[in-house]
Amino acid sequence: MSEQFRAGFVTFVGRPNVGKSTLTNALVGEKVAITSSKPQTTRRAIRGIVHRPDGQLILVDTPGMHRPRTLLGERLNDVVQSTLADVDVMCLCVPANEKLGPGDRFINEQLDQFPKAKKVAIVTKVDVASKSAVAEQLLAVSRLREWATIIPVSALTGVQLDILAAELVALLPESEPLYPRETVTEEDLEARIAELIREAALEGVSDELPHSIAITIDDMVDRDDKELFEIYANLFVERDSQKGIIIGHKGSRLAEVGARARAAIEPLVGKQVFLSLRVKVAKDWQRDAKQLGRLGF
Ligand code: GDP
Ligand code: K
Ligand code: MG
Repeated sequence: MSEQFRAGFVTFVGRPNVGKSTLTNALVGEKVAITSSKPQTTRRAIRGIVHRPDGQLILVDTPGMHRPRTLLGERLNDVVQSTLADVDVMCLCVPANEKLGPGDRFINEQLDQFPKAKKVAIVTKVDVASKSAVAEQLLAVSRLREWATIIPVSALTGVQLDILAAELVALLPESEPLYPRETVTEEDLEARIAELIREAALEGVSDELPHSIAITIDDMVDRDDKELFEIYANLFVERDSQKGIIIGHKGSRLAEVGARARAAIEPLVGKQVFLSLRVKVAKDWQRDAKQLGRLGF
C-alpha cells in the first residue's frame, strides 16, 4: 500500500508582511528566508525545501507582487513573473487579523495569469486573531475564487503547519525526489550570509530606509588555522544622510548590526565569525541600471 511519492514547486504570494517568509522558514525548519516587519524584505526567489515521507515541497519565496515604483521594483516584479511561470501550487496568504483589502484582491487577480497552477488560500497569523475573526476571514477568502483548499495556520506557534504541508504535497504531481535529503535551500552560502546581514541592518530602522539598503560580499575566508570564519562585506545606502543613520552615534548602531549579523551567521557556518562591514553610498542605486547590476539585481 505504498503511496506514490510527490514532488513539486509551491509559492506563497501575498501583500508584504503577511508572513510568507516566516511560513517558509517554519515549514523548512531552518532559516532560509529573512523576515522582518519591514516591507520589501524579500528580494530574491528563495527555494526552501521541505522533506516529508510522502513528498518534497520546493518552496519559492517571492519578493511579492506590487506595482513597481522604481527600477528595482520592476526587476523584482520580473523575478516574480519568471518564478511563478512554472510552479505547481500557488498559495495566496492573507493574515487573519486584517480585513481583505484592494492589495489582496489585486494579487488574487494576478493568479489568473497562471491557469495551470492549483490555487490554495492560507489564512496566516491565526495566533493573533480571535476564533470568530479567523472564521470570518476564511469565509471572506472563500468568496475570492474556487480554491483547491483553504487552510488557517500560525507560523509562529506551528498550528496547522503539518496539515498545510500534507495538503500541499497531495496537490503535487507524482515524481521522484527533486533534491537530495540534506538540501534545505538552493541559495548559496554567500547569498544567505548577505541576506542575514541585511536582516540585521533592517532591525530598528525607519520605514523608508530598508529599500535603500543592499549588501555585497567582497570575500569570505574559512580559516582552518584559527577556528574563525572571516567575512568582508559592504553595506550600501543611497544617500550620505542614510550613512549616518546606519552608523549611528560613534558607530554604536553599526556595532549592533554587526553583532546581530554575527550571531545569525555563526550557526550557519558552525564557527566563530569575524565580520568586517563597511558602509558605502551608491547614489540612488534603486533607479540606476548599472548600479543595480553591480549590487546583484
Ligand atoms: P512577508 O513580508 O510576507 O515575507 O512577511 P514576514 O514573514 O517577513 O513577516 C512579517 C511580520 O509578521 C514579521 O514581523 C513576522 O514576525 C510576523 N509574523 C509572521 N508570521 C506570523 C505568525 O504566524 N504570527 C504572528 N503573530 N506574527 C507573524
Ligand atoms: K517583510
Ligand atoms: Mg518575505
